[in-house]
Amino acid sequence: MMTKQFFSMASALMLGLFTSSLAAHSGHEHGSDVAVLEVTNAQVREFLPASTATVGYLTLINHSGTNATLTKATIDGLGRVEIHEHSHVDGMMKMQQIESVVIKAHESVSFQPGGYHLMAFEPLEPLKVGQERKLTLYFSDGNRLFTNAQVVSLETQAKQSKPSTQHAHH
Ligand SMILES: [Cu+2]
Repeated sequence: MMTKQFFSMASALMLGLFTSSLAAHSGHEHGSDVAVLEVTNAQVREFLPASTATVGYLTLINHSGTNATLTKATIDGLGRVEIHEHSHVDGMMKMQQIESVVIKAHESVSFQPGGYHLMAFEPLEPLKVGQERKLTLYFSDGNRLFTNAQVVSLETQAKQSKPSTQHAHH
């Protein structure tokens, strides 16, 4: 399990470096104006019975000195993925779709219950616990980041979440 996790992280990082290198037109020099990003702990929950949407979480780490702006996400086998955030309105927790998320230089952003999250719709086939689905993240500078998102159950997701930030959806 640890080995697999590490492999996912490593391959995601390598792909990130690879695309960055292409942007910089050099295999060995990383331009300081190109964001180098890493994605870890990507997961998407199986669809609950009669539900048309599910939720995905991940952590994005920006290793560069340049802000990065996430503008889009796709997951293989899912027709539509939106970027959402939660906000408190009149004491109520509400969520809304947003256009982008900025990952500041040398900082990380966690998509987690009660905060930023991915909402996924229109499965072409059911998500099954234990599967991996390719997650692609698109950035405003043309960079892309790939990783495998683990398909998890509600129980698994609930265990990983803090009890105070339970996330009920749709
Ligand atoms: Cu949402």
